[in-house]
Amino acid sequence: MLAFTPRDGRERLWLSDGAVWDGSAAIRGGVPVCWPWFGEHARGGLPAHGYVRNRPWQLVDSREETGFTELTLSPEDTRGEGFEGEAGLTLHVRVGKELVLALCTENQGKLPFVYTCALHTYFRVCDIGQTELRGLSGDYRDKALGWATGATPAPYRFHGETDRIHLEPVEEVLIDEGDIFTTIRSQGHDSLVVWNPWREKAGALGDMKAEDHLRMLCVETAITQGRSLAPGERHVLKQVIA
Ligand code: TA6
Repeated sequence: MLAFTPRDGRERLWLSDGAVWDGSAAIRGGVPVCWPWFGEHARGGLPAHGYVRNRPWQLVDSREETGFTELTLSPEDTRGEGFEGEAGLTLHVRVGKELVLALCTENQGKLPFVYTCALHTYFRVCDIGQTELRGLSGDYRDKALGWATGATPAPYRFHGETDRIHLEPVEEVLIDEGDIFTTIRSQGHDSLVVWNPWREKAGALGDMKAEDHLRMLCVETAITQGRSLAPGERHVLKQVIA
């Protein structure tokens, strides 16, 4: 998913002008799907955020209803180095007044498996310096500070690199830009991840310019603590953007 502009004409998602389109890297922006692991793999030497965000996805089904269109997509293959499970993976995308993303993982094998994942959404903001995040609470683990634990700030504003896993899985978060609000509702998650690389790290990324940090904010609906699925069991991770 690369863009979502509902009837009010305001694009909700951020997409980098420097995004790489040849499949050699994940597209920088939109909603990358991190699966079957979030972040670094414990083993090392494997791609960050899993492998399905770099793979082609096929359209499995589509339907038009009054008020929305729904697409069902699946990656060509869910198997890969670093994950032993036999899994089915589908992304249901409902585009209407809201954007509904539902990532469904199903254990199609005979053994249980554990996975982590995220809908790594890049939201477009007018000015990160004038942006406030509302609705988060509890503690977070700070990747930028060696995974130190911190308490969710209030007000939640942005003054530098922010790379946090919030462990309180609240259902609704609001990006408040003063006169513009974006609502993010989540289900099936154990964490919400908040990321802005800030100027220096954005400039070093290659597919992002330094000043791009002013216009984006990732708020990710995620399973970071590991979820076990028994044979035949399925789990849905959902993010609704309005
Ligand atoms: O979700 C936050 C994060 O894991 C950050 O630590 C940062 O590295 C970001 O995702 C982007 O990762 P990427 O692999 O797309 O460069």
